[in-house]
Amino acid sequence: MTDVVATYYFRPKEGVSPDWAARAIAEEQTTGTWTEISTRQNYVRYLDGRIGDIIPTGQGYTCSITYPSEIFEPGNIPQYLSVVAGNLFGLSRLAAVRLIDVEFSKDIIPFKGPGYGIEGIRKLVGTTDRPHVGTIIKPKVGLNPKDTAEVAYEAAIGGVDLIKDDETLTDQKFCPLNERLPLVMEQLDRVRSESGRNVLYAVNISTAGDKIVERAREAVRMGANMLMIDVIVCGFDAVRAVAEEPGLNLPIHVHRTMHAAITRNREHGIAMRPLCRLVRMLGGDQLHTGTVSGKMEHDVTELRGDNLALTEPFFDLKPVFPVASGGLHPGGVDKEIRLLGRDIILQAGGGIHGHPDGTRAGAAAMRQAVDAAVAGIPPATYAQDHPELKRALDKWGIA
Ligand code: CAP
Ligand code: MG
Repeated sequence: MTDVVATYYFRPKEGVSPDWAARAIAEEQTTGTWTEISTRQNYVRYLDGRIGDIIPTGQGYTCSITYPSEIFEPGNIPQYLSVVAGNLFGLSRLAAVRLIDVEFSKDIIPFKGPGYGIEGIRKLVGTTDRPHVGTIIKPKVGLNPKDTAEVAYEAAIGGVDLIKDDETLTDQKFCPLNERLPLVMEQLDRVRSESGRNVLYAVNISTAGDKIVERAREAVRMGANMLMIDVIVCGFDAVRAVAEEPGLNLPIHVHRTMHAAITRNREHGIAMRPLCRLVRMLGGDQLHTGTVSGKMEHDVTELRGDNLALTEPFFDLKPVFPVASGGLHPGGVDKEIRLLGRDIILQAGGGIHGHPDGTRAGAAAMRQAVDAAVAGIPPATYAQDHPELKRALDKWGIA
């Protein structure tokens, strides 16, 4: 395949035909504009977008537009986005338009993709096929480095596989990165010597574009074993810059704060699917895609498709670990695994630190919920001889 195929949903305003609307998108994004232009010489026309079948869908239509790969500058992600997801969203004769999916061709993927992927991360943690359990240190902000590390220890010894910073914690005065990171790693070393388990800490290195690679290097110097990047606020290319930086070689946890401003409207914007494909191309090893039962708005069908985009064969790029997070608690685990499978990271902030007996018990309850689901035992039955899970179910119920 040497063309890039983007699929759009659109709803034209009254009096505008679907054919006109599809043509308007194809023209705006390739060689045309709102009117005929004398400069559109014949030799540029090989770059025209080609319009596929226009299919009535919901209140509007879907249609694919095929872009010749020569229109893309290989490796330039901002430019890719300007083509497949640029001016079209603002066209005034369209009431709504949404990029649903995009298939990039091999010749414009000069990236290595995930360095670790699902298999590599499982190897680091020492698992074969059970879901991983993660936690976000809460409160989001305010804890000092020592207390942050203490919470990390409690969660890790309780059984989580992954600890991460929250999106608003980076390098503020109350918890400087160069104090927090060594202290957390020290506690995780303690967990390794006490339990033999290797726990990952995704330290949030999200920052300005000209500083993120240096921050990643600093984190590596301080002993980090995973890095976290918030892909929408930092920009997609931040993931690539860190993934490609020689000598870093750490797995990258990709968070997506602000994504819902783009993805949530079912008629307008960009669906999560194209973002999944981009993160995989650019080298993210695990990516938030949502839950089937948590606090965030979700659509199970879209979510399953998004996770598939992260894990199905895609040239030679490794599969990315999907992360289910947001309002998750032990009572939601069974449903997540039934609907999303075992190649998943189940993350709980409030659902661990809000346990009536504290963080360690909360982590244990999450792990027990996972063990129950993997063994095919209903959570309420498993809870009968697992007190931490019992206390969690009493508080939050079963989703
Ligand atoms: C979850 C979380 C994550 C969300 C992001 C939060 O905390 O830390 O940022 O999961 O949403 O701040 O809400 P809780 P998504 O477990 O306490 O809810 O994963 O959908 O991008
Ligand atoms: Mg968060």
